[in-house]
Amino acid sequence: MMILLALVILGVLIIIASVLSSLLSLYFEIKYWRGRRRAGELINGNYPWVTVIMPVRGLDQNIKGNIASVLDQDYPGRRNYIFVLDSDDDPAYGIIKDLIKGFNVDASVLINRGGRSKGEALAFALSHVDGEIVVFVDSDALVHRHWLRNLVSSLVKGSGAATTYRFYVPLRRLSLGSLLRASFNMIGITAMQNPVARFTWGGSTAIWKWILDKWRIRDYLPYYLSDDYVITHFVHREGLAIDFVPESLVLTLEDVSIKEAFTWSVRQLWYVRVYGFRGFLLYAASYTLYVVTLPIAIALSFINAWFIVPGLLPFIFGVVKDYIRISGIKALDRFYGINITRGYSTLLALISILNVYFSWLAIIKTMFTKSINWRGREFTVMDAIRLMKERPLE
Ligand SMILES: Nc1nc2c(ncn2[C@@H]2O[C@H](COP(=O)(O)OP(=O)(O)O)[C@@H](O)[C@H]2O)c(=O)[nH]1
Ligand SMILES: [Mg+2]
Repeated sequence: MMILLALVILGVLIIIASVLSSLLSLYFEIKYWRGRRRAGELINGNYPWVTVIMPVRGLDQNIKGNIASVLDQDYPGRRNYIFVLDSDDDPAYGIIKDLIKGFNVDASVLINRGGRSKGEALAFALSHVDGEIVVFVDSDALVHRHWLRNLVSSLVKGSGAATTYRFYVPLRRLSLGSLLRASFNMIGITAMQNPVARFTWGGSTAIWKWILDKWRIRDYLPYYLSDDYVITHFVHREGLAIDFVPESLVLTLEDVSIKEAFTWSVRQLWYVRVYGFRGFLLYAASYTLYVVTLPIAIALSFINAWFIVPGLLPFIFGVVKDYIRISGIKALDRFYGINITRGYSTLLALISILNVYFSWLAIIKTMFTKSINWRGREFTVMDAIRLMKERPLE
């Protein structure tokens, strides 16, 4: 009897914790979109010289559209582009060469022959930079015409780095896999909204060249599978702020199966596990809380049917939170309003319920994952740790 009572109390406490934490997330979401100041343009219009670096390996589903969007920028200052591949046999090589011809821009395609990772490619490109500001961008990012201008404006106004994040949108057909990945991915936006958790997302970040030089960031990049981790570390060391610029969110137009979405999610979590273990534990704990809430509420509903209500609340709050977030994004620019349809917004918000279980399974799988496959390259935990130990961050 005593044991049963203790279990009921524990169950009630877990449900309360889950309801409160989801309510708090909803509150922060509303507060974020209400309190945000729009990233404005520069007053005096003095835009520095920017070098945009895109590492490329293989063919992204929307590669032509993505690269064209990055080249087609409305940027008032001087800019040049560096594409960096590991081989001129890469199928993307010819595509990039062709695309460049169509735009009147200063762009070069470098080959980091024998390169073994994105980090090595970035380090190689950094030795060819002339601009005052460097902007990194991934080949799966579709951007709008003011993407570059927004990021640079943030730096000129005083931040050390300006970052943004990605939002997944289906390319040809909507599928459960694409929805789950898009929902999973939104946890990154939560991190960006919070200055403590914020990081320089490698898929689209602007940073002062002098910071890269001063801390010799180029020498560290080849030793880490996460450029985000290295650059975030040194911007903090410099004591400068990392600004989050939602107005420059990038869209990734891709279709994936559930299996691909799961493998992708595990790889993302794997980096967190390897390079930010405390964050990984926090993440695991909070998802475990949400995952056990409903089963506990169902068990307690045998005592009193009303228990099911607080058991469902966290999921309802989660759906509302995501809907508010997506609406906030849609309102940022016509680009988002057009590409993110109302039907997709609703489905994506609803899928957050399934995503609780999907994310949790991915977390569990990540705990036991020794190696990942990233664009056809195999990396093991041992490799990652050995490399990191060769060049620890100062
Ligand atoms: N040159 C080069 N680029 C790479 C390599 N691996 C990934 N990339 C590029 O790095 C960027 C990020 O890769 P992606 O697979 O999208 O990583 P994700 O953001 O974790 O999904 C993309 O622009 C890729 O084309 C590599 O080994 N060499
Ligand atoms: Mg990517």
